[in-house]
Amino acid sequence: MKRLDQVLSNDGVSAELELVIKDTMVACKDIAYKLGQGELAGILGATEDENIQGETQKMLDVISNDLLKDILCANPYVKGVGSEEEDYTIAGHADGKYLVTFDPLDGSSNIDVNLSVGTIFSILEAPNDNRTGDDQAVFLQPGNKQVAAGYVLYGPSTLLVMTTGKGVNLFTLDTNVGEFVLTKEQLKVTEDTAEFAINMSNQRFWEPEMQQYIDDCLQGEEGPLGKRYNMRWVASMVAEVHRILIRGGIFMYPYDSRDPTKAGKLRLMYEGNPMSMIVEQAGGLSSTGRMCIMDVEPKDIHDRVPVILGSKNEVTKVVAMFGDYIPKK
Ligand code: AFP
Repeated sequence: MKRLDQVLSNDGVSAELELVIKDTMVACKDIAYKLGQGELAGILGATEDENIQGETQKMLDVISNDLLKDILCANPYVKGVGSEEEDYTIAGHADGKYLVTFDPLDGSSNIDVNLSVGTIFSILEAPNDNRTGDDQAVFLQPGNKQVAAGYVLYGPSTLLVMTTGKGVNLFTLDTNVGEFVLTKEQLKVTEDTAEFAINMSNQRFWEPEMQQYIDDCLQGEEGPLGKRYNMRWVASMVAEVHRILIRGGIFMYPYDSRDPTKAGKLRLMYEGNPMSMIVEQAGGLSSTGRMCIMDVEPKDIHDRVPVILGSKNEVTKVVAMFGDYIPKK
């Protein structure tokens, strides 16, 4: 079986980028170990702090963030990092070639109930100028400039799903040797699906287009979509996207009016962009409803975005509700 480094070399990934990815995985393996220890390590539960998004930080959010931040900032090829858990971007090496953004522990409200969580990462090329990684402007590039994106799913087994722009591969952490080994090549999202994932409790706050689509789904065979739908909601985007990569589906966290100043709940640079790159590299589609997520120009590292992604034909049906935009593929 091929190891991660062998797959990256076969894909023609530069030695520098390979080292950035491998260091990211060193941190993720440590996170996987700590999650596995659970209560025994005394690191479950919340801190007294909130992150810049106003969310209470779990102890493991902070630990995972520090692990990733410390290892990546020490990597000579990393110019800077941006994290969902940090107010500002952090400088690495002034002449580093890459920028890494990450959500260190996505779905962390699941930790205390021992359900799946994940780490999401996105890698961009750093602009070749005098600015350093603590200048957030260097990070403000649309998702279509990503050179790599991936997630690690900490579930019954620890999985890495990633892309460097040549399709999407799935690796499983072999805990005997501490290596990610290739277990599925070239994942493909099915074009059709009858399974949707959305937090239904927000229904009354959605825009009419989204209300309409879900109403249509709920009508099943008798409705305009003509099929019976199933629903899933894990409240961990990594787990939802993984399910979609394995058996198809559509995931939505749309704009809602609970806080009209926010474009959505999910973060563009830590969740929307990397997950869109993975899903699109696997033949799926992603959209805000009105444009391709990866075409959104970020104004701030912590920008939020409405997210609709998954099986191509189903995403196309949802964006058709919004009427004024035709997806690229
Ligand atoms: P947390 O990391 O704060 O648990 O949020 C997880 C998340 O960003 C994403 O992974 C889920 O899809 C979504 O939020 C869950 O949101 P709800 O709390 O509305 O279910």
